[in-house]
Amino acid sequence: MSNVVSYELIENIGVISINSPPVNALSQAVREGILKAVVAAQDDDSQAIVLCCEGRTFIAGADITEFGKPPMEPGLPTVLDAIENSSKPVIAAIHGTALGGGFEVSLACHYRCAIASAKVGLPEVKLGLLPGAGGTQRVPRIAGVKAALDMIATGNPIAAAKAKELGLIDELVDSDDLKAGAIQYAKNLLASNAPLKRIRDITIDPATIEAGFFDAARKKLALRARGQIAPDKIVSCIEAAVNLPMDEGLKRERELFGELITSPESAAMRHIFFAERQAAKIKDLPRDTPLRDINKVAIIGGGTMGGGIAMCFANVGIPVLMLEINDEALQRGMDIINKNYKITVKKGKLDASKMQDRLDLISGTTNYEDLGEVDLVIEAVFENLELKKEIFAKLDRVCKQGAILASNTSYQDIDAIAEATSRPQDVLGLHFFSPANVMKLLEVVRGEKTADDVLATSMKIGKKIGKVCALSRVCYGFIGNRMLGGYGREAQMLLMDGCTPVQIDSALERFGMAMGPLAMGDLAGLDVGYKARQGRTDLPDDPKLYRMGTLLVEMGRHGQKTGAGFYKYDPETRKRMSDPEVEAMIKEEAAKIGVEQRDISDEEILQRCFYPLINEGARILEEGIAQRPSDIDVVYVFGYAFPAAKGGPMHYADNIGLKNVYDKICEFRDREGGELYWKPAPLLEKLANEGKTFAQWAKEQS
Ligand code: 3H9
Repeated sequence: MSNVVSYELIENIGVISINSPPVNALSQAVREGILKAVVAAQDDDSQAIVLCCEGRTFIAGADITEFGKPPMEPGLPTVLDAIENSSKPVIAAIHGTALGGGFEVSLACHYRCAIASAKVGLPEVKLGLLPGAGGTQRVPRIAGVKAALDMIATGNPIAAAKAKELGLIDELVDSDDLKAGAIQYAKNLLASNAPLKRIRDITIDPATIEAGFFDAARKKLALRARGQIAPDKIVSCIEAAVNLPMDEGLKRERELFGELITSPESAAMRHIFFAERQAAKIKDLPRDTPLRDINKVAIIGGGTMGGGIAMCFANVGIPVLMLEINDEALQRGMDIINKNYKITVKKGKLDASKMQDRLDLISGTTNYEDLGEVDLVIEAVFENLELKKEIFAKLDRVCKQGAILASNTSYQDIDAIAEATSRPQDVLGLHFFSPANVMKLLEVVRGEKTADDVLATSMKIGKKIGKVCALSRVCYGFIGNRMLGGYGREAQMLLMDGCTPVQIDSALERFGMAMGPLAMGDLAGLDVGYKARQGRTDLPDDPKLYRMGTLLVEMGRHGQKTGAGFYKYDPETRKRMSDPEVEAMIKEEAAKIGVEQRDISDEEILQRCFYPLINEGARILEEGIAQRPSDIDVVYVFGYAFPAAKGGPMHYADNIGLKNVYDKICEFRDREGGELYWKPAPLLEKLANEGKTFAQWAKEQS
């Protein structure tokens, strides 16, 4: 048939098999192969057709690499029409994940069977899209409008059993051999004269939909959409499934899909999809680098961070030994873990028996001698280099040869820590983000002497515990926190220049940040930055610099934990409220140091906060701290809640144009106190002059 789709007649059943690794995406060749097979099956001796896949999964969706390129025939709708209009029943046989266009192919089939471990879903929203091949029209017709909206707007896949409950799957096949099970199911359908079930023939009675349902859905999604435009259009499509005949609904869906596929939001989210997978690859490491076995992990420090890290491993079935200085501290750590799991159970995201299984995997000790058998140790004590060196020297003494010794430090020098051991090749940084059991990012920090297999194993284990890994070389703050410096600084400078905290945070939140920088400071605790600044000797003697952050801490306003910081907080609900006292104080302080306040636009707020990030990102690239600009984007999207719909700071900069960014930085340099804060990075200057993007530069480097 073709080299990616084959067709064979097994007794009276025509079997179409797709074999297009890695995930059987619907490339042009796959679409053409399916179409030809369905057409051929109409005229042979088959009485029913089974559509199945080889390899690890059923079709995982449209081929995303084809997006943005000229369309190639046959389009997916043509293939789906051929399936749906087949004169013989077509049965999809699902294993792995039937996602996006892949699930839509199965929905055009007359029946769907699946093995129990299979999942189905429409994740297009995560790419800034909506299902463009009938998903928004067919799912509500079977599963109902509410379930459809939930599935399509979240993009989260559901398990086969749940899909069966919703009617999206007709039969669960027990057999280990899905193909044989599906053929048997097809024969059973023939034997019972089962009709050619076409989902398009179902109509939804609009009277069954509560008045105001779609308006309420739009409002709710707008709140969590963070700069995304797809969710609103998804609601429109589902509304069309209720109010319009199938063909008109499909037409509406195609129109809106067409608008999204050319949108910068979708381009940014597709960029992040590939960036995430690219970040997992270390340029100078062969793919077949051997891995070390990680069967047992130890965590040094049972604080919030250590506890969260322990949960990450227990969640995937890896036993964890947590070490604390005394029984009391250990108990406190265990209690935090217990409490966190209980919250997850209460939210309905984990059942109680699983919680106990996970807790059973976490044990405690106060004795370093107990760490002799662990394969990986992650130190998560407070930020003090001498203490960390001491701990690593102890680990060197007690841990078996070949154990990986990692530090969760945010700032300290991994090479100095490695030198405290006799095995620096086994040492690296594994920098988790708080709360560690929730945040997706893991910065894997490569020391000067870190061995290849230590890195490869760490990337692998990171993926296993559900993290998105990005590699960083050693520098102060690594990729993420190093870049953050200028962002926080400018947010505070803007206060002095005439903004209110609300104005700054709202501008950044409208852009799509989960939380503005000042509200974030209040959440993390203003005393944290204050203490860090006390220890620094490199800060210029500028009365404007961090003035408000410093004064607020000295007034006892440390942020949310003291009920007040840049904002005041409702003691019950923790709702943030602007504080006229702080606003008046900002004005007074500006006057005291002779800063003339002015009106500042949202545009300037974004530029002042983000351009230092981008500029520092350029330096990080030049110095080889990050492997590629897209890795920096991954760090910011998964570690700092930068909106995926903007693609991360480097992609965002490419979209603005590096010349525009560079010119603005020069303007700020000339207006805002010279090169102290606004010195353009040489790489940014070079690319701006050459009219290039970071993405083009990265291509030239690879
Ligand atoms: C869509 O379907 C639109 C339709 O509604 C309408 C059309 C008209 N295309 O993630 P992994 C690559 S939109 C191309 O590491 P896993 C991936 O880049 C699509 N390539 O594996 C990677 O390449 P490399 C809706 C794809 O086992 C390799 O496969 N579908 C695609 O951890 C392995 O990927 C989705 O959004 C693709 N669709 O997870 C599903 N998918 O090795 C997207 C993957 O060179 N995919 N690749 O780095 C996934 O969620 C995961 O890949 C999956 C496997 C769960 C399937």
